[in-house]
Amino acid sequence: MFRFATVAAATAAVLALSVPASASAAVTFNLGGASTTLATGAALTQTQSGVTVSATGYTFAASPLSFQTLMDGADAAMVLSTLTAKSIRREAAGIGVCWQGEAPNQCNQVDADGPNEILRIVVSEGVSLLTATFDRVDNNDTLKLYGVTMDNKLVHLGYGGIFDGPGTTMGITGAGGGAWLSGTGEDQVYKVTLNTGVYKEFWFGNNNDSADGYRLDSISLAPVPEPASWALMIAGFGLSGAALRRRRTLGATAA
Ligand SMILES: [Ca+2]
Ligand SMILES: [Ca+2]
Ligand SMILES: [Ca+2]
Ligand SMILES: [Ca+2]
Repeated sequence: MFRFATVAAATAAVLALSVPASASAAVTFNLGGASTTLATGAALTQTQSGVTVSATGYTFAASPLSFQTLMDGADAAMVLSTLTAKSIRREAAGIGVCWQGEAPNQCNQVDADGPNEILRIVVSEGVSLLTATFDRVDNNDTLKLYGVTMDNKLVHLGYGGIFDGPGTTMGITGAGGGAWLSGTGEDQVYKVTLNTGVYKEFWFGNNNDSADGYRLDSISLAPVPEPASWALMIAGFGLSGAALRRRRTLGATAA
């Protein structure tokens, strides 16, 4: 009895050590703030609950469709090397990509009028993107989303989805629809449920060739236990199982 209690306590201790506190808690980042245009290539960084996100802006010359066809499944660093670094523009209602000479009303948005823009969000660990909230949206705007896997592959998550209320999938696997939160006309706030797989970067783009863009207002992320933690947990189960087996064998010999 004493031995069993000791093994159980040891197992509980291993479990407590190996499951990060953040495993089930969503972490929300509000990206808007005091108006500013960052220097070219500079990152807008925020840390919450031990998770850091960094936003940077880029453009590319190809059409959104060519970009998707050429780049889906490619090495993310290779794709990144083909992009041109631009600026992040932050306003109270969110962030967009800005380049020199871009019209002020597009400088604060992720759009595809002129060079196509990418808003790249780098996360300090692997996460699921649970929800994203967008500002300056109406129902003919489009979202294009890529993820970067833990082994550095750029994966296309959705193409051509429009912001259009409950039931809209945004063309993204796992997306659970969205909702209009506030605003009127072309200046509405829209929240979409994404529940993506686990990625360490998310690249937000636009599928339109017109001025229809959006600001990224906030994102909610769910960190996942790291492989090392799972390995420790499994090792803990294995050790306590082996200890129980050894005791059962000893008990049988004694009888
Ligand atoms: Ca822009
Ligand atoms: Ca533009
Ligand atoms: Ca818009
Ligand atoms: Ca529009």
